[in-house]
Amino acid sequence: MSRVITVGGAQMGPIARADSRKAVVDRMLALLDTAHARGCDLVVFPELALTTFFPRWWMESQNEVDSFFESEMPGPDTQPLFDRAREYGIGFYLGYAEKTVEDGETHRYNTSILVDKDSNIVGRYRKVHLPGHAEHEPERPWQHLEKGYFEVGNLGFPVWRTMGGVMGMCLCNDRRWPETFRVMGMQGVEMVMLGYNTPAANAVGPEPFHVRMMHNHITMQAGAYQNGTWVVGVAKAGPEEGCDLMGGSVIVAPSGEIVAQAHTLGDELIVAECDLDECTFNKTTIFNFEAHRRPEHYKIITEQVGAVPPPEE
Ligand code: CDV
Repeated sequence: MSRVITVGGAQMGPIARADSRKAVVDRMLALLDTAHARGCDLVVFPELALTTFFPRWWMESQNEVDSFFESEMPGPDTQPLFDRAREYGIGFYLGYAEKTVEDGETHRYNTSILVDKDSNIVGRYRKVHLPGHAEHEPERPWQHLEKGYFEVGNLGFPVWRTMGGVMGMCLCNDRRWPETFRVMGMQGVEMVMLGYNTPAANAVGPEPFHVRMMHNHITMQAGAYQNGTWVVGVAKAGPEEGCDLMGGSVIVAPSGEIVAQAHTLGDELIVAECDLDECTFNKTTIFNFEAHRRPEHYKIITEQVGAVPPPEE
C-alpha cells in the first residue's frame, strides 16, 4: 500500500493585533481550498496561527492576555476550519494558545493539535522549549514573553500512528534542540510537523538575516536527516506589527534535503508528495539506532541542564 502523503505547508503572512479570529480563519479556509485543489491529504499551519504573535507585548492585564487564548477547540470561530477540512478529507496541524482547566487549576500552553481526515483531534502537543523571558524588558525592540504567558508543556514529545504513518509535532524554538527530534526519532517518527514565528532580526544582538535563515533550515534539515523523518516547518511571515517575521517555510525529506520552500512572505501553500517509506533508508543504515546508539555514554544529556566545563588549571 502506498504511503505517500501529499502535504501542504500553509505559510501565513502577518496577522495584525486587531484582526478578528474570523478574519484569520477565513484566510486559513482559503489556504485549505488551495490545498484541496492541489490534492493535499494534510495541511500544516503555523505556531499561534489564530492571532498575532502576542508575546511581543508586555500586558499587565491577564484578561488582555487571555483574549489571545482559546478555551475550547474547536470553538465557534474555529469550527469552520474543522468543517471545511472534514468536507475535503484533509487532516491538519494547528498551533494556538490553549487555556485549559485541569484538576481545578487554569493552565496556559503554547499548543499544537493534529486533526485527522474526519476532523477528530488525534494528537496534542504543548511547547517544551519556551524561549524569551518572563518579565518586562523595556530595552528590547520587542518583547518575547513566552516564559511569562505560557507554562512549559507537560506532555513530552509523543508520536501518533495516524494517516498511514507515525506523526510527531513540536513548535518553533523546539526545532533548535536536537533532543526534540531524537525523542520522537526514538519512537519511530516519520513526519514531524512544526509551526514557527521567528523574527528576521535578533532582538538582543546583531545577527545577519542570512545566518538566522540558515539556522532555521539547518536545524530542521539535521533533525530530518539524523532521525530519518520528514519535517514540515511552517512560518508566520512578513511585517507583523513592527516586527519582521522571517518566513522560509520548508518541507524537508528524510535525506535532509529541502523539497519545497516558500518564496513569499505572505499566505502561501507549499506542497510536496511525502513518501513515508523514504524514511526506511536512514533508519536502517547510518541511523539504525538499535545497531549504533550508545546510550550508556549519553547520561549527561538527561541528568544535567547547563554546561559544566572542567575546572580551570
Ligand atoms: N516563537 C519562537 O519560539 N521563536 C523563537 C525565538 C528565539 C525567536 C525561535 O526559536 O524562532
